[in-house]
Amino acid sequence: MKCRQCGKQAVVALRAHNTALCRDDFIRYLENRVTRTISKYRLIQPGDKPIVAVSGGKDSLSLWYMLERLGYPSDGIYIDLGIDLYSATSFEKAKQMAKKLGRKLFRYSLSESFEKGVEELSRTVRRPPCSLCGSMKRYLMNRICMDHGYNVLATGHNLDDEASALFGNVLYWKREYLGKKGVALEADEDHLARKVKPFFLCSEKEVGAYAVLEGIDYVYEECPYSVKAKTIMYKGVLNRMEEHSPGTKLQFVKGYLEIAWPGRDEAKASRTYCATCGYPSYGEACSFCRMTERFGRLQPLKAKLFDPSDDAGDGAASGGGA
Ligand code: Q46
Ligand code: ZN
Repeated sequence: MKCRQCGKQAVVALRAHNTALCRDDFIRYLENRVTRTISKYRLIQPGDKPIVAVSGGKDSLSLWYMLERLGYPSDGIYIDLGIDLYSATSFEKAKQMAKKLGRKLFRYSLSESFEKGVEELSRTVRRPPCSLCGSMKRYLMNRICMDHGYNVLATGHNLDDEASALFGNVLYWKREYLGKKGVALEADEDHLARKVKPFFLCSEKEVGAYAVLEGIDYVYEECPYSVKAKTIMYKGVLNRMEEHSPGTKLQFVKGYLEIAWPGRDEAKASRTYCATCGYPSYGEACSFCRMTERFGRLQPLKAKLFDPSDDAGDGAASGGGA
């Protein structure tokens, strides 16, 4: 198989794009696509201060690394879920990348803040671990952005993540989530960072190939709770469709952006603010404040800072009260 650009040996075949490419041309090809996504949807603009939500997996570490290469230098946020070896290894990988890029990494630990990891906390509030985790991560990441002066939060969600989430939302017609699945969610200067997904149109396979070809050292294991997620089942269904008709996922997601995505501003009209922390909520108190009250350990929200330029490493950086 020859590279369609230069005729050298191809290392990646992209059936959805009907092409095959060598290492260098593939990297250029994927980076160009991400650059176009960033510029078309104005994900990161001059003067922005972006930060990447880093989990230690291939998507978020590749995104952090690629943004640096494309001229969008960013710091990182890592939320430690307190899942034994998985969390410890993930944080190590995130720290390694922070060192490689020379960028700051904020770490917020559930166990250090509440003396319990995600599983025990989820039992306390009788919610499935992923539901609690998603809700806490959303709040914490946004809060750390705001507390430390970042206005753009970039996540490593890829085409497969988006297609499977969209599939589930359409299947059960969850209209309230449909508008929130776009490539960018608009900011509210004082309370919400702009949430952006530069890998929105890049498949899991493409991002995985990029990580391997660029020598990015990421955690291979998935979060142990991910096996229970319904999206895994949807990904399986979509992969079978993709196998049969390459390009199906891309068409599905692109069609959503063009036809059904209401744009960034839809949620603004109905937004209310939490009486405890002042951040957006759907009731008098936001779900983070309601949950932390039940954990019984209300305290100032603190993220530790790992700064590779500082020899001491783990200095503390604190935000406001929760
Ligand atoms: S990290 Fe959290 Fe995922 Fe693990 S507990 Fe579930 S939601 S699976 S992205
Ligand atoms: Zn609150």
